[in-house]
Amino acid sequence: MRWLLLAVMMTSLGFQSAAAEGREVDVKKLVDSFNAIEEGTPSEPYDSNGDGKADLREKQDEDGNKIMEMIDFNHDGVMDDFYYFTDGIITLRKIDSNFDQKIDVWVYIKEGKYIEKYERDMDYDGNVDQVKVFGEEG
Ligand SMILES: [Ca+2]
Ligand SMILES: [Ca+2]
Ligand SMILES: [Ca+2]
Repeated sequence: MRWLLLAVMMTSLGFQSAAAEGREVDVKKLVDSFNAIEEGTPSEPYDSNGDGKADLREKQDEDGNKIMEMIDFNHDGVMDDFYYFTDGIITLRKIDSNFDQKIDVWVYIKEGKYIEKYERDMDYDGNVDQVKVFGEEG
């Protein structure tokens, strides 16, 4: 009984510190992966409406897997819709909905199709004002 209690205590302590460290590592990892995506080699830009401005770009990792797709939705020459992929599955979409070159919508996507959470910067000051988390159903 004593051993069990000790084991449980150690385990829960271990979990606590692991969780605390895990959060820091995860944030760093996230930032690193975003940096890697930003620095990734862009493939040939694609000009869908033939106005000489690329409106679709893809970035791939060294294995040729798509990690990011960018779209210039309003054809002003500036990308405003960003799709991030993990293992070929979309996980995050970032949108500059008012075309001021600052992201104001973040959509977190689960299993490539379910919206898990979205965040919105309603007044376009760079700070998130609205967070909506969706339930697990269905
Ligand atoms: Ca644009
Ligand atoms: Ca914006
Ligand atoms: Ca805001």
